[in-house]
Amino acid sequence: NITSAPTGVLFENDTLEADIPPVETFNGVGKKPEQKPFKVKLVWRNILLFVYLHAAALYGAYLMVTAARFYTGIWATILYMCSGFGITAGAHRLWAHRSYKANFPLRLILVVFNTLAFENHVYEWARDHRVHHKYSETNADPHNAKRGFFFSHIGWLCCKKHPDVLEKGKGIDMSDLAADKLLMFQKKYYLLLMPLICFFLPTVIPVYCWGESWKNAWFVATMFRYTFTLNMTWLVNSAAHLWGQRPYDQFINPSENLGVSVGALGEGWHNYHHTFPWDYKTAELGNYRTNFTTAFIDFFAMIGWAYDLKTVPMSMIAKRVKRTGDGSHPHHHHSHEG
Ligand code: ST9
Ligand code: ZN
Ligand code: ZN
Repeated sequence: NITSAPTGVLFENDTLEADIPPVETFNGVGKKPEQKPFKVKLVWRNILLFVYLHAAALYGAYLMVTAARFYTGIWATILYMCSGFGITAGAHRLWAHRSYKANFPLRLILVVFNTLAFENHVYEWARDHRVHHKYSETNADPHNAKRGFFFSHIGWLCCKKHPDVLEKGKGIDMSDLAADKLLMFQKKYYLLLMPLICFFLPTVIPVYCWGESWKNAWFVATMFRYTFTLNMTWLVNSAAHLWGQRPYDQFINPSENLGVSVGALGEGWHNYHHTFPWDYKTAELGNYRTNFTTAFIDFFAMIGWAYDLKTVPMSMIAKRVKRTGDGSHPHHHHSHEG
């Protein structure tokens, strides 16, 4: 049973290749009448924080174009990119999927970048993400896209988790990350490190280094930058689970979405990613412009800090495209079918 390997869960989709059930059976909602009805419990603390965050971010966007120093806009952009890499190259491709290996200096950079992103510590992020892949679009998926755009985007962070998430989540092997001292350090001191790296330093640096006002620094470099990065991430769960082509597997909802890929630093090629989750590129085609994270990892591979990059052989992709794709793959030839 592959689920006994630390990362085995991530290959689940592929073991299902032979008999993919019809899409509807992935949907746990309302499927099991014997289950007691599930009631959504809202978490008002989160709702209020997100309301403030988005209002402050809109104000920050306004200040950025009308009042802030040019440097502050550059600073916010750099922070967005860095925190983005902390999610994409760090929490996602390195730790949740183990699609490549990184030396200690790179892991240190990634854990700092990840803390800057404040999307929960890596251990929690990766646990939810492994559950998301293994039980995609069922009630055990923390951001089950079958519950709609709003739920998969932000709603799932505003209510208690479905009991199936906790139930199925128990079976996820997290021993590899639990054994990682750097990640356990981040987890232990998260409530100290996160406010410092995500909120305090990004606000203080513009004030002391280029004389920005406290107001502009807070609303532009901190509120706008953080909220923008969050929404770019969430679009992978919402938009890229709804809209786009499905050249690798038409029986799942995750899709190839160019717009999301640009905003999410290469993470919008989501039909490919759910089909071949161990590929460090999280995509087959495209280039660095639509996949900054691959450029980031390739750079560190060039200087020897990243290694053992995993990809998928072209022949395997081609077979899969022919068998389960929706026909939109640019290299797909209908004449070969039959
Ligand atoms: C945020 C995360 O934004 C975003 C993640 C997005 C993922 C995207 C993936 C797409 C691919 C990658 C693309 C990247 C693109 C990036 C682009 C960048 C430019 N398994 O959670 P609790 C158990 S965070 C197993 O409190 P509640 C466990 O025992 C934003 N067990 O559940 C746990 O205790 P412990 C900022 C699980 O009470 C216990 O249950 N952060 C699992 O229902 C309680 O867990 C926030 O807003 C599991 N999966 O509360 C905070 N889950 O942890 C938001 C739980 O001690 N979170 N258990 O082991 C919360 O406030 C709460 O989690 C809650 C649910 C209210 C949502
Ligand atoms: Zn997904
Ligand atoms: Zn993934």
